[in-house]
Order: sequence, then structure tokens, then C-alpha cells
Amino acid sequence: MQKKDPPILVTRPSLPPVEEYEALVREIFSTHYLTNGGAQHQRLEAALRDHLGAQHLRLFTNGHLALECAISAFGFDGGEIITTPFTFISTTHAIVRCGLTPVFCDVEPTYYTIDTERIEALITPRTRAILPVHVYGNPCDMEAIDRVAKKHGLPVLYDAAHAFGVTIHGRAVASYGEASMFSFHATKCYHTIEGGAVACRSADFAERLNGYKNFGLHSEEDIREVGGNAKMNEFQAAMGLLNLKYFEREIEKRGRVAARYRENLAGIEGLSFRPIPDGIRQNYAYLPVTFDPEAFGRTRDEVDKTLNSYGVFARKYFYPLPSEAACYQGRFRPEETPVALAASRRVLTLPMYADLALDDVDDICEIVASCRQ
Ligand code: T4K
Repeated sequence: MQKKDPPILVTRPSLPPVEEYEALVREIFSTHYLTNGGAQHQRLEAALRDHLGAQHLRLFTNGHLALECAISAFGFDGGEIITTPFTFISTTHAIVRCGLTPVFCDVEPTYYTIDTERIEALITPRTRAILPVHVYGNPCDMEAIDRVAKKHGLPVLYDAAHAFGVTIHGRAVASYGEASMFSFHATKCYHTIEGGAVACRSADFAERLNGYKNFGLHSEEDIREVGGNAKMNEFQAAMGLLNLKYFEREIEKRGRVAARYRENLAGIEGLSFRPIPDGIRQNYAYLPVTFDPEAFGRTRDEVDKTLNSYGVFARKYFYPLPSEAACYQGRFRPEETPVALAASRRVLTLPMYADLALDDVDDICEIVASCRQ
């Protein structure tokens, strides 16, 4: 097989028709209102609140700052947050940068989401909240998390960066917990170039989010929080409005790509996909494949290198674990979360995007299958 030129990357953002974006940009130009809650921003905030089934929703300039603002809005004065290490470094950094200590709970081996059986043992008088992650768009066991949280009077803040549009038996993920953070980064299945949102239950919490993302300002003379600047601008919001219009088509196309991968790679010993749970409406945000080196005969890293030699660039999301990151050296014990540690060595997220040609998927699968020994 020929080397892919141009190379195939792990993702490629979808874009709306340029004329439609131009039309919205013209509106922005005509008003000279560029940021700080302009017309496009207000439209998008309302549209996403409805789309995500949230009671309240606030937009942000990116998902990471949305997460930091959400943690800040709880008003904790130090303490611990129970979370998982099988996530993008952003989750851990947000907790640390807000002055709290992450306590890592291991993940369960099927979906790599928080192992709800292990949460209770980690709760101490210093625990302030639980921060689970919907990994690759697979939702956590939110009913079980809810039970533990209620029993101990702890709030739950979900990192739903990967879970835009995911529903469980028709119920939106944003309707669980106190709040959920969504990322709208260019690499996500729904994007606003850079961007994010926090969906939340209470109007007071939403009001505090307004403060944290805008210097604590609630009016010119009313400064309530030590807030920063994390506001989404009008050009981002315009992109968001259009991508929302085309979201169903995006999911349909991604679904076809995912189905082709599953079909082509079915039944190969040592290679597995995450099962699709009953009642889940997936968003096909990522295409994670787990390689068991014993049964497959090759390691994940060897498969990755082989793909690279054909011009295909997958990603090792999430390796290294945040608990192993150089900036946290000596602070955490990755070996205490063995399931997450093993997953970080075995999972490769293969190229996944709406316009990935099915012929290219076939080629990628052929390369992967040929690695087996
Ligand atoms: N929590 C979780 C669980 C997350 O996964 C993330 C972000 C966050 C919180 C924080 O949300 P944000 O603050 O980002 O909204 C990417 C994304 O930057 C990041 O959003 C994402 N998770 C993470 C999993 O992946 P990188 O460093 O791997 O991205 P990069 O630049 O290497 O891009 C990946 C591939 O996509 C490359 O092959 C190039 C291609 N690409 C990328 C961009 C930006 C394009 O083709 N076009 C583009 O515009 O982090």
C-alpha cells in the first residue's frame, strides 16, 4: 500500500459552508460588537442550553477555562477532588490550578470511566467533590455516582469534554450532577474553533460562572468574584451556530466511519473496541482501539509506528497519564490505578472524522490487521 500523501491525521475539523460563515461575519462587522456577550453569543447560549437539555448554560472561550471556572464557582477553600487519571491533562491541571488536590480513582476496564465501586473508599473529611470524565463520549455510570455523592453530600462536576450530544435512554448527560463541562475545541465532534460551556442546575451557580469568566463583574460597579477572562467571542459563537445546524449530519457521517472500522476489524484476536452500551446515543467523538500485546502479538506502540510509516497518524489518548506527567513527578502514584495505567499503554485512537473516506478506513484497517503476529 502507498504511503498516504497528504497524511491522514487523527482528526480533521468539519467546517460549515464558507458563505454561511461569511454572512454571520458580515453581521458581526456591521455591529462592531466583537465579544463580551454579543448577539451571536446570546443566540448560541440559548440554542445550546436547549440542545444539551441543560437548565442553565454558560459559554466559555475554551473547555479548560470553563472547567476551572466551574470548580471556582463551587467556592471550595482547598481540599480534595476525586477524579480519574484516564483523561486529558486538562482535567488534572484544572483541579490543581484551582488550589485543590486530585485524588485518583481507578477506572473500570470496559469503558475506562470512573470505577464507581472504588469511589467511597477514597472519600475523606477533605473531599469536596467528585469530578468524573465521560471518556471518548462513553458516559460514566451516573446513577451509581449520584448515589455515592448523595450519601456523602458531595457535589458532582462532570468533565463532559467528549460527550457533546450524548444521551442515555433519551436523557441528556448534562442533566446529571451539579454541572458538566463541554469542550468545543476544533478537534471535537462539535466545535466553535476554540470554545466550551458549562451546563448547570442552579441559577446561582450560573450567575457565579458569569463572574468567574468576566473578572467577577456582574455590573460596572458590582465585582463579586476574583474572576479572570474566559469569554467566548462572536466569531467563535458564529462558527458554533453553524456547526450546530449541521451537527446531525456530522454524527451520521461519523457513525458510518465508526461502523466501517468495527466491521473491518471485527474478530481479530487481541484487538478490541469499547462495546456500545444499551440506550446510549453515541457521538463517535473518538475511535479508541485496545491492543492486548500478548494476544495480538504486537504492542500498541508498534502498531502506531507501522501506521506512521504509511502516513497515518493515530494518537495515544491518554498517554502518559496525568499522574505520570513530568510536572507532577513524585506527587502521585500511577501504580495505584492499574487499570488506567494498562489502558494508557494499550489504547490507540485511530483517525476519526466526518469526511474520512471509507476507502481510507479500509486501508487503515488493512495496516492494523497486518500488524498481528
Ligand atoms: N477535558 C478533556 C477530557 C479533554 O479531552 C479536553 C481537551 C479538555 C478537558 C480541555 O478542553 P479544551 O480546553 O481543549 O476545549 C487535543 C485538543 O486540543 C484538546 O481539546 C483535546 N481535549 C485533546 C484530547 O486533544 P492535542 O494536543 O492532542 O491536539 P493537536 O493540536 O495535536 O491536534 C490533534 C490532531 O488534530 C493533529 O493531528 C492535528 C489535527 N488538527 C488539529 C487542529 C487544532 C487539525 O487538523 N486541525 C486543527 O485545527 O489536544
